[in-house]
Amino acid sequence: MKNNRIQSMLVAVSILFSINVFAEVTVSDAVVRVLPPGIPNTSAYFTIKNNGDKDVALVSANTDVATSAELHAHIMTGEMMSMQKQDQVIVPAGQSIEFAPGGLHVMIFGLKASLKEGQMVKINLITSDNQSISLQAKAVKPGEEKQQHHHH
Ligand SMILES: [Cu+2]
Repeated sequence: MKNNRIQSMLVAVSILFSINVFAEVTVSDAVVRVLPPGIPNTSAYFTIKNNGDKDVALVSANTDVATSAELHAHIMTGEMMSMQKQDQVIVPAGQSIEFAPGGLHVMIFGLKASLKEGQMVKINLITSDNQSISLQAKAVKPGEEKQQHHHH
């Protein structure tokens, strides 16, 4: 009787686990910029890979360290570079895309406290089917994102 109960508990736990883990998508080299104290906003960069056979659409982001977060892209309008909120960012099946300085980024608004170098910041990416992809971004100084991104 007791064994049965443990066994069914284990089954329940493993079902829960498989629902919660979004294994098709992996995030690597996640960093967030440390800006001088007093600047309320910052941005995060990473490489996101879709190992599955279906496109994944990211529709929003959030983090506990700030009031809000948005998916952004840098857009050239004539000579002017500006940022634009993205309603969705597609990670095509079997491919990876880079969130990198000058391109896609997660814009973080209203930091509750200044970030410290080396601090890990948890960011959640939300997909169109309401899955949450959690990543840990390391806080780095501007200009140090690149070294984090490329391993040659
Ligand atoms: Cu932005």
